[in-house]
Amino acid sequence: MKKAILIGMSGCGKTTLIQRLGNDSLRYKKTQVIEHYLNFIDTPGEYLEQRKLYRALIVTAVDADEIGLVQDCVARTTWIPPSFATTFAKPIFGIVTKADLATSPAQLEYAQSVLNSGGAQRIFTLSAVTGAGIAELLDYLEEPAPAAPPVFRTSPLRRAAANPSLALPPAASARRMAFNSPEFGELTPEDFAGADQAVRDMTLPVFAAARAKAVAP
Ligand SMILES: Nc1nc2c(ncn2[C@@H]2O[C@H](COP(=O)(O)OP(=O)(O)OP(=O)(O)O)[C@@H](O)[C@H]2O)c(=O)[nH]1
Ligand SMILES: [Mg+2]
Repeated sequence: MKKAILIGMSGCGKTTLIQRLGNDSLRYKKTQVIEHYLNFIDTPGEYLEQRKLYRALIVTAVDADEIGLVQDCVARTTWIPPSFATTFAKPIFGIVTKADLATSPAQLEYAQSVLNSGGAQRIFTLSAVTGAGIAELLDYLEEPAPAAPPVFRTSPLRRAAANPSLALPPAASARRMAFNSPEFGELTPEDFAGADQAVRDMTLPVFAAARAKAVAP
């Protein structure tokens, strides 16, 4: 099952939804801090409402497979800015809550449009109180987690970190430490014997630039 972090304004129904999805009894509990559950991360609405707290959402979202943006269909406003999804390097889905309270289709449409403009790729409309729409969201969450975006899969630094044999070989590391000493010569391909080609391609220009700066009059 995917792990989702739920983000939405205060009172939009994040905690109640987590209780419903976990077959827990529904009881009001103001979320005061970021709370971790097995398959969910619950966040206080204030973290969306105060931009200076975005950074906490960004850091915490690293632990989730997907971001769930939540909008209450009876709220007359939103705190979800257009293109909010671009803040996160993760897939984003949307949830319209409190469908049982909607008195006109326009309320549901407004909430859906807010989530669309925020960048949600799929939108679920549901009620945690009646249970309507919950099964569809559960089916979606039970699909396997998507692979990391290509930028993370292919990054040489990421591969080097995951595999010590791809790290810089000792010869290159030692030379790097001494790059601003008079004995330092250019790094040569031999320094990288055994290193991953991508690590070499990335490292050589960086060292060359650092050396040029270090030896500049
Ligand atoms: N009728 C109805 N009420 C709901 C629904 N979901 C949540 N509520 C009510 O909305 C109120 C706020 O719900 P919460 O789940 O605490 O909202 P939250 O998003 O966790 O809010 P914060 O913790 O402040 O960020 C509670 O009184 C819930 O009972 C729903 O689907 N239908
Ligand atoms: Mg809450």
